[in-house]
Amino acid sequence: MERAGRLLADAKSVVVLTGAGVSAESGLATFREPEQGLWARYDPMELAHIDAFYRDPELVTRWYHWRFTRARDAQPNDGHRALARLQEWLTRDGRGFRLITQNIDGLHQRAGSRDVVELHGTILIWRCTKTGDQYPLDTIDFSSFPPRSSAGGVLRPNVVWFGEALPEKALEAASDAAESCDVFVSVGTSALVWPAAGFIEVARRSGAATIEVNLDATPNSEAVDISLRGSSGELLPRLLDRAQRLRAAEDQ
Ligand code: BJW
Repeated sequence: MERAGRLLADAKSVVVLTGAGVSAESGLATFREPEQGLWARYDPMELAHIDAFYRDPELVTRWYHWRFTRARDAQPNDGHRALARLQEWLTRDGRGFRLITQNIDGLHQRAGSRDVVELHGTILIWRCTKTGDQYPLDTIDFSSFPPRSSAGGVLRPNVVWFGEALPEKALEAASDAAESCDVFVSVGTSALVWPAAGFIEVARRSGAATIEVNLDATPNSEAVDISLRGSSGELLPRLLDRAQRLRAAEDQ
């Protein structure tokens, strides 16, 4: 923790990549935890595939509508809030910061994070498969599934499924940030899904120090400079606190 705090205290530009683990303490299930009730019968990884949507649009849109209600009713946790404070602190100091998330739940933004790169899209917007037009959730009639747009097309969540390309702008912003930061922090991701899993290596090869904050070991745990094992809701506020104290001591 001391070494990680020191890295953040001295960093000129920080990139944080988050995954489902950062929202776990808000009550949102990660991809590897079994879901409760009805969804215990389905594999989330199967449902998050473009082929699943074409095979059974009713099932997939029902599942994503349920995921949306879970996200809407959840609150940001201490981990989300610490990242928003980290951004505020670094940018106030004139230092660089970029938050890249694989999450679609919007909790980082609700905690106060700005300019978040949403690699896998957002569940808060759906789009028409016929016209490509985007629809905010409050304009959609979910009384039957799959929901339809005013143009009569099936609506799907504006997220990135397996087998689909990531949004070009988000991918470019994430690659640029990973290449130019001097500290890269990976939080609450199993680092199994690409291309997100590769950014930490991009940063490392570009000379950045790397930190992982995760409950369990991941394929990156051995390669990172510092691996902090534990929950992000507990570790991120401590890490920020340590970095700020070290910086304040240096400034005196
Ligand atoms: C905690 C915690 C706490 C818990 N505190 N920690 C290269 C090699 C091999 C395969 C590929 C490759 N490149 C592409 C692929 C194929 C594929 C892929 O990656 N497959 C792998 C599974 C092998 N990738 C794709 O298909 C991607 N598309 C692509 O590359 O397109 C190319 C293309 C170009 C041109 C035309 C067409 C295609 C798309 C990937 C999209 C992923 N989508 C999903 C669903 C999004 C919508 C939704 O949310 O439902 O994204 S799948 C799912 O996985 C979701 C997540 O964002 C993503 C990552 O999961 P994440 O966040 O890491 O969660 P978990 O559950 O895996 O891990 C949680 C971690 O937290 C665990 O480690 C816990 O221990 C920890 N934890 N509590 C701290 N409190």
